[in-house]
Amino acid sequence: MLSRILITGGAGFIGSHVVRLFVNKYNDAHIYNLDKLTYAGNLENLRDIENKENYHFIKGDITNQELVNEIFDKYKFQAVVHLAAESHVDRSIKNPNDFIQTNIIGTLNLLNAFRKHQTDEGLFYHVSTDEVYGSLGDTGFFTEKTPYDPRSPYSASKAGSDHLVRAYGHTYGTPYIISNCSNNYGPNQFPEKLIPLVINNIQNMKKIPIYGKGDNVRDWLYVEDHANAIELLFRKGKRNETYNIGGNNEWNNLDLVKTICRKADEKLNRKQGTSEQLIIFVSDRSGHDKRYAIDASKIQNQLGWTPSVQFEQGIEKTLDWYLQNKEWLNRIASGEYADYYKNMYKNI
Ligand code: NAD
Ligand code: TDX
Repeated sequence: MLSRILITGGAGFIGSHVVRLFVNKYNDAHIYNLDKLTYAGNLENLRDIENKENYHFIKGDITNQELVNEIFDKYKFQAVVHLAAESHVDRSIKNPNDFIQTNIIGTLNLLNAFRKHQTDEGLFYHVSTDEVYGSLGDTGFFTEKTPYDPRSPYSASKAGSDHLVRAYGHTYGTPYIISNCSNNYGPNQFPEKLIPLVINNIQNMKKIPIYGKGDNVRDWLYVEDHANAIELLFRKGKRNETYNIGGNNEWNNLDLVKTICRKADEKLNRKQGTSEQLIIFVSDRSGHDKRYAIDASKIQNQLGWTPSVQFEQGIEKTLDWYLQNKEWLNRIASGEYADYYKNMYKNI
């Protein structure tokens, strides 16, 4: 049994859901959360489990090889679930360097440290994205065999880290699993990403920026379904294989935003149409990928995983969470993020 498990990026959006699941499920294991606490990391996300005996937090930067080596030497992790990353495409367009440092060099540092103590039963689990496969036209799906074609600095950095993980598996026998997932949504997502940004702006009656015509398509998956898929693969996935994870739930951005507006008006007792009037069309994202869609039949056929939360239900839960946790949003939106936001949307 794997009893010393390192999770990186556990204070972030998806990481916090993964840490909670592992801490609650693996009572006999020690779960270590290594996080630098960048603008995107927030320990408030883990308040409910922070006092559990099997949970340990380590503040640290994965780009620091010395620190990473030190904690691996000290705790001799048998398994790593690696989520720490710079994760926002728009930020990667403005400043790619941090993405290369954290996503590529950070992953390399973890692989090097893991390799020193690795055993055949151990596991280096890399959490990755469907964006490594590039962009689809109106039809088709990404499978595990789709050739890599990353098109933003973010996706290029994630593709680079995926390649490194596979290369370590091939060259040094590092036991690994990679999963490539579609767009996540749900509680605790930083309001720079589309869905929480829309909800935040609706609450504050601020303009909702839609890039281009709003006809780009994304496949949305509720974050707890992603966390459950990761935990299942961690237990039962085949070593040195890749799995796609997706929601089978495609939306174009404009339809998605309008749906959220309608539901929010209901919940906020506003006249229908009030929130939709906040929508404005702004210049398109540079190199904006047209469509992502995932073929998740491998994980479904081999391990029986399918999303358990339907979109209708997931978006309701998400809206309710943000409406009930206004202080969480306000605290986040008043910090460093506020300045970033100002620069980002000068054209509004
Ligand atoms: P996030 O931005 O919400 O969280 C990232 C976390 O990593 C934060 O807690 C941050 O403090 C930490 N971190 C960043 N740089 C670090 C460093 N140098 N050292 C240590 N910690 C550092 O990201 P997220 O949306 O939760 O994504 C988590 C992972 O899942 C990423 O690897 C991302 O590429 C992948 N992913 C995300 C999505 C999505 O829709 N959000 C979809 C597929 C895959
Ligand atoms: O204000 C906005 N207006 C808008 O039209 C924002 C923030 C986004 N968009 C569009 C761009 C995308 O087509 O909405 C779509 C979703 O945008 P993001 O939430 O920024 O997500 P995306 O770029 O698709 O990337 C996400 O999914 C894959 C995550 O941020 C990545 O970390 C993950 O790997």
